[in-house]
Amino acid sequence: MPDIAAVKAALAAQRIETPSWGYGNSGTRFKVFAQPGVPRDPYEKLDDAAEVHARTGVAPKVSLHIPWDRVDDYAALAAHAKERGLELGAINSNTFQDDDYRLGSVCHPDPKVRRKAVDHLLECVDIMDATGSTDLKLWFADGTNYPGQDDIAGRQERLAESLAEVYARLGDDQRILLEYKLFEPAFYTTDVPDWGTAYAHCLKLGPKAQVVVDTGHHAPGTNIEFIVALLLREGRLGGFDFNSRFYADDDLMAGAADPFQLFRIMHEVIAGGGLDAAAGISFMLDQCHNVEAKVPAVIRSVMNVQEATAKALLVDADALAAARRSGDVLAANAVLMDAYATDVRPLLRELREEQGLDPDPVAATLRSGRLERVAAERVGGAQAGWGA
Ligand code: LRH
Ligand code: MN
Ligand code: MN
Repeated sequence: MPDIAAVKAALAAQRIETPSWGYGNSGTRFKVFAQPGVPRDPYEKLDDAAEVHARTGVAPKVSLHIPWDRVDDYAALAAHAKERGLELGAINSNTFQDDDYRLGSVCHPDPKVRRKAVDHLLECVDIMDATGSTDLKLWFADGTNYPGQDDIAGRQERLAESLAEVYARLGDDQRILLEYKLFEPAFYTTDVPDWGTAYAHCLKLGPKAQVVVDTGHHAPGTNIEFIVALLLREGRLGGFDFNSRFYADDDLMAGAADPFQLFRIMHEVIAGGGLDAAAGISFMLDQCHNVEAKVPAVIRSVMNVQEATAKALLVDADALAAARRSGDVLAANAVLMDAYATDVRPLLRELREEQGLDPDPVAATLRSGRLERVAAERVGGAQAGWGA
């Protein structure tokens, strides 16, 4: 049986990175429902992230999205983060909101548009230099809507050239995390639609390029834990954008739609040694909270990842190996299901108490009156990003 002290130590050491855009106003293309007290600038987004970290103890990193989080002085932003016990995490590029990108960015047929897109990616590396961030997270909205619209292989060539230029600019301890997404906004071809395409580009680029798995970016029924196991084995799993989806890219709270899937993913991560800090896997959230209160929702999401991780850590690896060796399919499955069926909330409450935290982080932030206080202080919140 797993040693509970070791399970707790692993849970205390896990780091979950939260996205700056999860703290701001967001919505669908139909409506953005503004909430009182949302951050007015990247500094205030960090203040909200600090509350999440203070309540959970495991969320000290914050991903930025450029230009949504553009500031004059990134070193000052990093210093603000540090003062609040945080550090700046992945820098996410954005080559999907300019009119110039109607037909794509790094895959665009016009070299002038590709130049602009690559320059933006290079600017993101400059920002990483200033913030101390090690991860450049690239997601491209590039693709086509109609058969014949553009040359599929030609677009791959343009993508490879653009990526190579950015890769060459990386510092020794910096890396590219290449994200894939099945569809949307393009509806016929997407230039990086799946892990295989991302993996092929990463292989060509070199060891500082890894794949990021956004859980919301797959076709329904895709076995995501298989992808995770394979990438991890190949040393090309850079991290996760955790969120939940019911239909397409819904960006709901991690663990809300399918906690069993999150458990299965974390089981493969742990089995492959991916929870050790040395593996360098980033456990990031990529979510928007359109109708629910944002800081409590981010806290809940962090807790959901912790619960899935705790259950995966409770898998009796010896019993599982023995059942597998003897070909006992039912027993092997039972080992996994026993761990999944365990209520880990008491364990996590105990761990938080040992760390001097409130055992119920959501209740604690609600009780603290912080939501009301910032609502009074902050008038005129910024849009999280979609359009900002
Ligand atoms: C694209 C995506 C990507 C973006 C983020 C805002 O759907 O998952 O990670 O940077 O959403
Ligand atoms: Mn994502
Ligand atoms: Mn997404």
